[in-house]
This record gives sequence, structure tokens and C-alpha cells, in this order.
Amino acid sequence: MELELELRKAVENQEFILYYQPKIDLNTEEIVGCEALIRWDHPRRGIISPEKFIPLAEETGLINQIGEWVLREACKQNKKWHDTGWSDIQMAVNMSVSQLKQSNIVTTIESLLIETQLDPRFLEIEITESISMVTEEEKIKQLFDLKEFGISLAIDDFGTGYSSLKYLNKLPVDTLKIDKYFIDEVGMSTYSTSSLMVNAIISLAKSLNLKVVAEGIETQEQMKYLKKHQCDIGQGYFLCKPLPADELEKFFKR
Ligand code: G
Ligand code: G
Ligand code: MN
Ligand code: NA
Repeated sequence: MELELELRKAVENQEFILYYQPKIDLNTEEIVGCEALIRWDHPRRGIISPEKFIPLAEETGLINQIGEWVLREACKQNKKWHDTGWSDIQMAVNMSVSQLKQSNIVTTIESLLIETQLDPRFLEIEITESISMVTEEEKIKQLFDLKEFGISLAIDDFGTGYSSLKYLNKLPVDTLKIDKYFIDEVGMSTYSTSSLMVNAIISLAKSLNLKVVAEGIETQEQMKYLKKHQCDIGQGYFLCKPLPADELEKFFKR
């Protein structure tokens, strides 16, 4: 069957699941939040990575329905965790720029928060830096409206996108997520260009009063380096890989 048709059926039959990857405070080693990452649980082909279907979802507009499902599911899950006692966890959801093009995205998110009874400050939207190519005032205004409602905003894959620093000024950003690309070389040689750039991004974030998250930490050396250079928060396989909700709960309890 053609992939587009299968994806439409998947939306109808809700064949998606969310995995969650924790974000860890590098000083206290506590979980401060997690990122929801979608997977397609295909009836015959098994788990399919978002890299294989998100681009198609964006082309076909199915991303809007999929994105709404992700937001509802992630908020519901986080509310459940809060009610269980893990009450400080912030939930981050990835959002495509094309979702921001929907004129009703702000009211959709606001209604989802009301429906799931999750306090807006426990929801963070991660947007890849290509958002910065979006100059239309209307889309920027949507981000300000979400922010005003109490939601946080993170720039994902920071440093490898298309934006210039000017947009950090223009968008109501709370968090910078340093792209794994830079983290990969950190901790190997003190003088690698990547590690100097990581230092620079951390101080940029600090001087703008933003939270800074290192993505894709895979080694102890990387973690040590980031801690030493005052990176607040870390995420990566070395700390914990993305897990289904029930498995992540075991990690919480550890
Ligand atoms: O989880 P994984 O590393 O396989 O994710 C691959 C890519 O898919 C990442 O760029 C991630 O941001 C993106 N992605 C994961 N979940 C979602 C989602 O719910 N919505 C959107 N738009 N992108 C997602
Ligand atoms: O684009 P975004 O940053 O949202 O995508 C994050 C992706 O990175 C997810 O698909 C997630 O599964 C993956 N990921 C998370 N931690 C690691 C890591 O330590 N190493 C690698 N290779 N991928 C990771
Ligand atoms: Mn992300
Ligand atoms: Na990223």
C-alpha cells in the first residue's frame, strides 16, 4: 500500500505511540523533564521512526492531526505523572513549523491544556531552528500568544539550523538545546572547535537568561565536560534513552 494511504489509516486507527526521554539536571542528577518522541507502531512492520514519516506527514498536512494527538497524549501522560507525585516534570513536545501555520494552533493547545488539566508551565514546545526562517509576523505572534498562556519555548538543534542570532531577540525563547553535532566532539580534546562552540552557546544562553540543554550525551567524558562548563541540563543515551511511559516510570523510581 502507498505510504500516504497507510499513514492516513494510521491516523484513523491511532497507530502511534510516544516514547519519553528524560532531561536531567547535571548538578543534582534529578529528572527535570522529558521529551515526547513519536513512533508509528505499524501492525505489520513494527516500530517506525519519525524520520520515516514526519516529512510525509508535513507534506500531506497529516502533521496537524498527528501533532494534536501527540500534544493530547503527552499532556495526559504528564498530568498522570504529576498526580502520581512526580510533580515537577516538564513535558516537551516537538512541533513542526507547518503546525504553526494553522491559524487555530493557539486555541487548539489552550483547549488541550484545559481538557487534560495540565498547568501550561509544564508544557514546552520544541521548535527546530528553521522556524527562524519563518519571518511572517503572524507565526511569531502565535508563539507570543502561547508564551503568554504560560507555555515554554525551546529552540531545538541549536547551532545547526538556519537562523541568525537576530531571531533569539525576536522570539520569546526560554531554552536552547545544543545540537548533538557539537556534543559529539566534546570531552575528547579541550581545544576542539566544537567544544569551544559549546562553551560559547552556554555563555550566550546564560547572558540571555535562557536554560541550556545538551542533546545526545553518549559518554561519561561528555557529561563531565558539560557539567564543568556549567551546562544546566543534559539528555542522551548515556543518561537514558527514550522509553515507553511504563519503563520510564521504573527509571523515575530508581
Ligand atoms: O526519536 P527520534 O530521534 O527518532 O526522532 C527523530 C526526529 O523526529 C527528531 O528530529 C524529532 O524531533 C522528530 N520528532 C519526534 N517526535 C516528533 C513529534 O511528535 N512531532 C514532530 N514534528 N517531530 C517529532
Ligand atoms: O530533533 P530532536 O532533537 O528532537 O531529536 C532527538 C532525537 O535524538 C530523537 O530521535 C532521539 O531518539 C535521539 N537521541 C536522543 N539521545 C540520543 C543520543 O544520545 N544519541 C543519539 N544518536 N541519538 C539520540
Ligand atoms: Mn527535540
Ligand atoms: Na534536537
